[in-house]
Amino acid sequence: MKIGIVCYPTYGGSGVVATELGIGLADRGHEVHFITYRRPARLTHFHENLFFHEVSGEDYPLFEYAPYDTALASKLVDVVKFENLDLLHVHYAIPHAAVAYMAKKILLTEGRYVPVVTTLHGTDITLVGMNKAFAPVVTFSINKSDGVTAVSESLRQQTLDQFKIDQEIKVIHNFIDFSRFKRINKDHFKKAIAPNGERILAHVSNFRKVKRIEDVIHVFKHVYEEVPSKLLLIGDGPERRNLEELCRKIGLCHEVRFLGKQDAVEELLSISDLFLMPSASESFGLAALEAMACEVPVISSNIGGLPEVNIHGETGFLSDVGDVEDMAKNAIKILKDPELLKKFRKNALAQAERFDIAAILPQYEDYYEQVIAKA
Ligand code: GMT
Repeated sequence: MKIGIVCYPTYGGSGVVATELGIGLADRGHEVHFITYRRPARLTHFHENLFFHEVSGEDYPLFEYAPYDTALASKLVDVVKFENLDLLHVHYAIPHAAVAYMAKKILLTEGRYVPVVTTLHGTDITLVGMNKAFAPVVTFSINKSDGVTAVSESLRQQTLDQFKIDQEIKVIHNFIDFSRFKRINKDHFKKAIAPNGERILAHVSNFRKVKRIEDVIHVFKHVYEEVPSKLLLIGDGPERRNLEELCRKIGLCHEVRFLGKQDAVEELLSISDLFLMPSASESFGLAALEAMACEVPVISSNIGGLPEVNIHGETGFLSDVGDVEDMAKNAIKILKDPELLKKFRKNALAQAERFDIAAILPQYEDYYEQVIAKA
């Protein structure tokens, strides 16, 4: 198939899933065209089946905000026509689903039909999408998509509960590429970070409020008081400054390392003993799955799609959002008991294997074929 993928090209989860999916499809012989404003962060190598079309709008003094949607729609029309695409797959509903609908309508005026699959990722429904500023367009463009997928059962249900949807939504879970995400020996990193054999706790995110990273720091404080340990904070975003201040205030600066955005996250996960994800909202929790693939148990909140990924008492523990005491108690329990840690590590890997890209990718291929056949 010839597939156009539209996504945010950043380190955000939806962009990562879209890029890994595109690379996986290209490996299986499909021709994949990424259409976005910058090369996706994880699109780092040449591949004979992968193409990138940069969307660049014209700036003009009248525009306070350059009209990206219009530039993207025009680019989609151009790429669908000239690359002869079979399907557009847009990741994150806002604004991609609405823009794809507009491109589809423009192409129809020339007698060309291109089916559109929209994948809902999370905040496009749970936070941003529900906002009155976007909700009518989100509802309309989901209903006008030829196919709709959600990355967890919880997100599917939330979408149906909160929007008036007359479409079927298929759940296709996020996935993991084990050729990259596996535990590797990085003992020299471990020695540098935890020279006295301290336990290493890790958190990876885009440092937004919804991730509740202050809870990560408070949980770590409790753990540190009982178990010699270090905390790795990987990623960057608007909350970083507040978090640095919090570390200073509670005197933990020497035990917490802010590592910023990292490309080789798997190397850092490989030296970690526990992953923390106390989010206020999480449709799936791809970062937790990546940790589990590297044999790291997870302490998380029990919100959204997290219970579909992290199994309570097996691969880690789940607590109510904000229940720092419970999260800390569970973290200490795992970290103090080497046998339990070993068991949880093994379970985490086994659970991650259920989300192997080799099993999930064919679900997208089948779905594309159904959507194309229906169009
Ligand atoms: O987590 C974020 O804020 C980024 C966001 C995105 O769309 O880029 O992530 C969402 O999509 C990921 C991939 O499907 C999911 O693993 C995340 O759980 C989801 N984030 C939220 O629901 C907050």
